[in-house]
Amino acid sequence: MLIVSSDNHLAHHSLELDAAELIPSWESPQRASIVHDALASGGHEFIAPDPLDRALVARLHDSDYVAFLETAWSRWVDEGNVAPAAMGFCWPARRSSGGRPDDLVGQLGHYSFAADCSIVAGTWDAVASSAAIAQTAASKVAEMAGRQPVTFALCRPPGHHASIDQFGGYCYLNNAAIAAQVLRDAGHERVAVLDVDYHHGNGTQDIFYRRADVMFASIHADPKQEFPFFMGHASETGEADGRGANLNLPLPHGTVFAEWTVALDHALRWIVEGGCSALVVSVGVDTYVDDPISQFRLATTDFPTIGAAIADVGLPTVLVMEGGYATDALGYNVRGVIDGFEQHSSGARS
Ligand code: SP5
Ligand code: ZN
Repeated sequence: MLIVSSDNHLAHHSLELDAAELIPSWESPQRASIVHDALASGGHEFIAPDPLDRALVARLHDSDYVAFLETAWSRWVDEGNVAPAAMGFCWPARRSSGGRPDDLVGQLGHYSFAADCSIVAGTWDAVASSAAIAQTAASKVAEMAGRQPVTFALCRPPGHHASIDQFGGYCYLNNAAIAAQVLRDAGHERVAVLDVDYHHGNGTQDIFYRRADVMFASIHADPKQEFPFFMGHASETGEADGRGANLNLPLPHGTVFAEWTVALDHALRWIVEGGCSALVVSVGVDTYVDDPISQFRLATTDFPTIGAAIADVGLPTVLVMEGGYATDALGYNVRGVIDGFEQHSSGARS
């Protein structure tokens, strides 16, 4: 498989608030290296990303938000802060009148939705590189000839929680949304984003909620029990032109693969019936039983089955890395999805 990756993320090591304590984020730099190393011996081709297309990003994210992400760290330093991470602590509340404050810490609240995420010196370079990886992976799929084009975007930081104008959930720019937009611009009239990360892809849902040309399906922990808590309910089905183009399949804590895969079949059927000609998958492997922050019970041996089921849809596919925090098993689990996809794709459908 063609894999797009880069080391430009290495200086992004965020802090997160965990049970009233600031800890090094579960979303660590070593995650991407672990995945890279697990794939290095698999006969794959690795390429570096093209430069990020800023105009493309501006069609999905608010331009003021992107400018904020790019400049927040230097503003933080210029204001004399010595703390190693810039993060918000005050967010707009119900019945607040809204609007963007002038103050930097006020703006950190305005442009974020959670305290699991912060901005450090290396954040913007990592974020821009991660988005460029998704962009490149999608443009390669659009260019590829052959039966079932597929690429893997080894993105870090992840992207599916990043909304039009808010970061959170370890995500800043929405890599999967960028990949979907590249496929749209390459001539695919209807694109699907399938999100199999343990957490709801609230950012991807937000970006495409009023659009019919990108369908979004997410299988995730019930927001009544789990982050991001305020989005991801089954009742959210899209608005305006996007009515009916959003499918949320929340599942309870403790879900095992036999239950999870029923939701996967449902989502894949919905995508096929929706007439999509290309697919982006938000590949989170934090559904794994021993994930330190998650409560599903999938096994390492389940991930190849997931890859094969996704390949079976037969669409050009961009696989985009999202979550997965059990570092001991992360490499095996991601490799499982990729091997399962490739084996199915080259076997049953040749
Ligand atoms: C991309 C992605 O998977 N983002 C997930 C963001 C989740 N952030 C909140 C994590 C809260 C973890 N608290 C559990 C404490 C276990 N000791
Ligand atoms: Zn996740």
